[in-house]
Amino acid sequence: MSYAYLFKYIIIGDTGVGKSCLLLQFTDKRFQPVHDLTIGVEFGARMITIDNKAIKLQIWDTAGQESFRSITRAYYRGAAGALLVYDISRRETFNHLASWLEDARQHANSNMTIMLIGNKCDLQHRRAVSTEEGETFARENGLFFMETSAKTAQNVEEAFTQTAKQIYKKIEDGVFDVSNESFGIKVGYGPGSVGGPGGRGDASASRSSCCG
Ligand SMILES: Nc1nc2c(ncn2[C@@H]2O[C@H](COP(=O)(O)OP(=O)(O)OP(=O)(O)O)[C@@H](O)[C@H]2O)c(=O)[nH]1
Ligand SMILES: [Mg+2]
Repeated sequence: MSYAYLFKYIIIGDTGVGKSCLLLQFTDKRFQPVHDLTIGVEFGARMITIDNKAIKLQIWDTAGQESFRSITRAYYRGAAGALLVYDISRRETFNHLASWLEDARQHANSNMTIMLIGNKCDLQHRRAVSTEEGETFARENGLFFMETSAKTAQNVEEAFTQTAKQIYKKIEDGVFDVSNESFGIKVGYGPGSVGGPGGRGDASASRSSCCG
């Protein structure tokens, strides 16, 4: 399927916060109740529409476990957007946000759009981090913010599309040199694209796995 733009995303945050579940809910509209520990990096893709244009999101879901940290750092580089995820029912995953941000600032391009996500908002009875705390952290660090549930699908669609809208806005404002793919943005070809005729063969949704 042709697209106007391709945006590369990375999903980061502590192990068990629900990164893979957010991706699965977004690409397959399913919830995985068992923790399937990500080894290295997994990959997913989906098309969305912004401003009547087809945008392909190519999403790298990283492993949160400390031992994979050096592998996942390699994926920051070419990302236009990041979902930085914590678990609202586990305080320590919120406390570690500063260290994730430090990694992002060090290894990503400075124009990367970061969406802070307080996931598992269906677990209200076990909430350990208030919505206000999430909002404050986001404001102080120049991030966008949303609470989601990969289980009920609440705000999952919005988290991915709002991030894309911000990236799209930056393109319109001339922030990116879109011919330079190191910003994590690629101009498409074919009908519906901004890059002229040709067309690319792409499945509208796909997932696969890779390590390293
Ligand atoms: N109640 C609830 N559970 C969730 C939600 N999202 C994920 N989980 C559960 O949390 C556990 C971990 O989810 P994963 O998506 O595998 O976590 P991860 O962040 O990918 O973990 P790593 O791959 O180790 O970094 C699983 O048992 C999920 O079922 C949510 O929104 N609500
Ligand atoms: Mg995972």
